[in-house]
Amino acid sequence: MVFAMTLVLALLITCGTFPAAAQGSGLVIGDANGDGTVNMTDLAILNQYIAGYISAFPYDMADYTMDVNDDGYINQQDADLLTRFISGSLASLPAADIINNMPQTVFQYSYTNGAWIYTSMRLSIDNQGNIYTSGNVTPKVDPSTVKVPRFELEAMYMDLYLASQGTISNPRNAACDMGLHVYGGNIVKNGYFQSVFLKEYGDIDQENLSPYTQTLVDWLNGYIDLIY
Ligand SMILES: [Ca+2]
Ligand SMILES: [Ca+2]
Repeated sequence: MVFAMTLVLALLITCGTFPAAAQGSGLVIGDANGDGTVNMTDLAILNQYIAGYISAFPYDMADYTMDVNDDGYINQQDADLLTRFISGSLASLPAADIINNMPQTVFQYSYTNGAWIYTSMRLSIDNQGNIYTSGNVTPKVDPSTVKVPRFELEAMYMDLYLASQGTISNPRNAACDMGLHVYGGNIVKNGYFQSVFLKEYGDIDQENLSPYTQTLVDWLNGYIDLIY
């Protein structure tokens, strides 16, 4: 999941073009074939995948949309939830609920260096995909002209939600007067707001040891490089 998404995003960020259907629409959780609806066909595809008859889904976002409880695995639990959802005994899929409860500010990055001349830059991404900057470094691109596509924001939020389970390494003194880059985000979990630390480097190195951290940091760096 992690590597496939990194490639997709790298391509999207590099080329600046997005699949037309995906421009404004979000992920349809439970949609295995990318037709925008959830029905018995999707359950049949999921069952084939779980049984090993197919090794990939016919839709490049299905590694996200078919993890219907956003636990990082696609298995029988997802099939059971999808069965209940399609039959009407489950009102909504857990991953859709998670996405629908995104906090106002979803991702944030900051850099501060007070060693010589004070410099700072901050970038945040809200739950509509809008990008905001502040600090005393002037962006090279006006952040209001850039918007994170909905499906991309939702996929990265699903990864952030998983990264919240990661343990955090001990801080290490790394360099002097290099300033500090900090990457993180926010989630709402079981009704509670929670900050998710991803990584910091510069004067101090410390990181979230979740396997989802690097994907998220690389993805954020794509927007940071675009704007600064
Ligand atoms: Ca479908
Ligand atoms: Ca799952």
